[in-house]
Amino acid sequence: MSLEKMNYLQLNEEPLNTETKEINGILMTKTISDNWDKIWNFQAKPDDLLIATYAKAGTTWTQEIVDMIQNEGDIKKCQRANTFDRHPFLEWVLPPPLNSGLDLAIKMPSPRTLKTHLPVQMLPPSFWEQNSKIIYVARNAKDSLVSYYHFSRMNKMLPDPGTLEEFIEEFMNGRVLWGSWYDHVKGWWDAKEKHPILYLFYEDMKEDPKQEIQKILKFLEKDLSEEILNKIIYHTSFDIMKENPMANYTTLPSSILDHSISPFMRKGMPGDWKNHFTVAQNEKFDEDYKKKMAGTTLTFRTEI
Ligand code: PPS
Repeated sequence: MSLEKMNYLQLNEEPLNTETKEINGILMTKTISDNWDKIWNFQAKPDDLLIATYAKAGTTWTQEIVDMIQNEGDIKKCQRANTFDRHPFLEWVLPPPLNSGLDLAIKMPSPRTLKTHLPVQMLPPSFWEQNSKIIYVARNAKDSLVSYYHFSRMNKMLPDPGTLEEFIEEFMNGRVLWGSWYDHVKGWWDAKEKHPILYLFYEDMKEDPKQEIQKILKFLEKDLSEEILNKIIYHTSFDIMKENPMANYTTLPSSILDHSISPFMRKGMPGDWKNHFTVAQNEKFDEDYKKKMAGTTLTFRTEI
């Protein structure tokens, strides 16, 4: 997609469709629901790599790390296209003339790296059948929520989040796109017992990027020099990615993503929820959290 073509979208200021429609009890955009048969029947391949996350968990960051690994630290190669064109977002449908993730994925030569936010039970079965590798990244609930709230304000394809108070309620009840955060992180956590899934945490990546990138290298059976590894750490840091137009989503027209409301690369910090939650909201959230996360071995850090 050329930038000229994208600008056409900017001129076309009709409001985008933000209708939602459930699939199997999970809230999705209407366009995803309408395309569901095709998405469900997507044919994965054994050499596909899937980056799976709940929304706002650090997907784009992980995509950039993976791309830099696959291109052995060659920055120019990693700037060949926007994140969403390098790694098709499987279930996402963009307004024409932009490509839908599914169409891009089908056209893309192997080996492909793909992105999804689907909960584990909704992943197209071919990924399990083909034993494709999956990297899952999880981020603590409160920072995910705050990031999701600001993203919903600036992304004109998502439903209006209302006030933060209202969004906290919707998030706790799983009444947000891609469903319950709690079920998502737990479902993928359990799936790693039966499938090649590298389960990473945003907070660990922030605290010790070298260690987490090394885990990805091992999982992908790659070996890179110390020099390239350091280059990857630098070029995938928040400050550098924020300035990288191929990774910061600024090439999309403001009629889709309005960075003047809230930038895509917003804060990139564990613990930012503390600047948003009131004491009362926090207490209520924690109480509910304990119930929803009872019985799992999965734990999160809400600050580092
Ligand atoms: S999406 O739209 O669901 O794919 O969003 P996703 O990429 O998963 O998450 C966006 C949040 O990740 C932050 N981010 C980063 N944090 C640290 N380091 C790097 N390099 C980085 N890149 C992206 C981004 O700022 C969003 O988080 P918030 O808290 O809103 O800043």
